[in-house]
Amino acid sequence: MVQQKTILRALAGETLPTPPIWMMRQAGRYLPEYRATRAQAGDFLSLCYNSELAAEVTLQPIRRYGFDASILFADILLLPQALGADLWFVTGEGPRLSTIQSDADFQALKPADAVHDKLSPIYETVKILRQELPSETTLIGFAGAPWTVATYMIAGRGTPDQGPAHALKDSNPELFQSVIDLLVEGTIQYLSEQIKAGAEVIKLFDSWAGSLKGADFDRYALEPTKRIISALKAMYPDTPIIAFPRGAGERYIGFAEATGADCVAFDDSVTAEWAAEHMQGQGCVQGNLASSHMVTGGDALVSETQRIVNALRKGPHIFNLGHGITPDADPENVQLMIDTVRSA
Ligand code: 1CP
Repeated sequence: MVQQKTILRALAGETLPTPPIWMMRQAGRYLPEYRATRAQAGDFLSLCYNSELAAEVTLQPIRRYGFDASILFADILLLPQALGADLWFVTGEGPRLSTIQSDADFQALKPADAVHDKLSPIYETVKILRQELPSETTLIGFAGAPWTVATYMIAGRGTPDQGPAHALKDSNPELFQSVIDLLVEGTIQYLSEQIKAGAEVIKLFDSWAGSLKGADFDRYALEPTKRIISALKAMYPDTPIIAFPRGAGERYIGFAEATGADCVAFDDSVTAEWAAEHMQGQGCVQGNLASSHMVTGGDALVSETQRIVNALRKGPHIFNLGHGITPDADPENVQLMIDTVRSA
């Protein structure tokens, strides 16, 4: 069958006249309809586990803007919760989890196959979405990459420098590696279930990859990503995978080839021109627009959007932000970005 969905064409390596578009955190607090549905669900986690309402918030930005892809509404921290970690969200502050400080804390976790039962509402959300999405819209499933998820499981919260995870990695490398191995296995099973339920593309979010340097980057960002991708490709060779080692800098070079990713998403600490020169030769690239433009808008948003589209015009490209859209963004700026990409 000839592939019509623009996201899948770009991921297969095709250079399109207009890049397809979606946006990290496109379903989220900047949208009044999201805030209303979250209130209806009660709280954020109840929303994630309510398949009907999670599908509804996934569809909201598609209805409003006609993005070329939708991303399953869930969170990277549902996986550690399924593995037995306590998880709750503090309003205005963010996630809190039980911590991992000792072998006993690790032993108390569940085996990787716990993801099947506990996360079944998420697979149900995927099934609903495949029925309800417009035929041209691609459905992206996702998980956090092991290093990033481990930083939350070890510290019990988001940390500016991932200090507690670095400390455990350096003081008890065996225990740290056990956490990574459990997450690799759990993530493979979790993402397999998403693909079985109908996810057409997978994205791995390694939001804190940038704090790993040298051999640590290879061992804890590159290697786990490669293990997950090769296991998924062995089962589902036709499902494209996007890797996002945020903050990787020079280490973006060669990341696609080394891990088997079909596309590498990149943040705004490198330029689109740099990505065209050093990354795009290996496959599709995605990202780069600073999410602050979604707050400030205006001529700067337009010219920066045009610059990114022009810089990446000669190869496969999916337009996206360098990181998630923030709650203070103006929904009208999102429309301005889309109009600019589509008329560039
Ligand atoms: O109050 C609310 O409504 C919660 C805000 C929120 C949302 C909308 C959280 C809490 N998670 C999500 C959804 C989400 N998270 C999605 C699906 C929606 C979409 O993209 O449209 C995805 C893909 C994620 C991924 C995610 N969660 C990441 C990786 C991407 C990134 O932003 O770096 C991370 C690090 C998380 C953890 C998390 N969940 C929520 C917050 C506020 C955080 C970050 C915590 C921190 O600051 O460290």
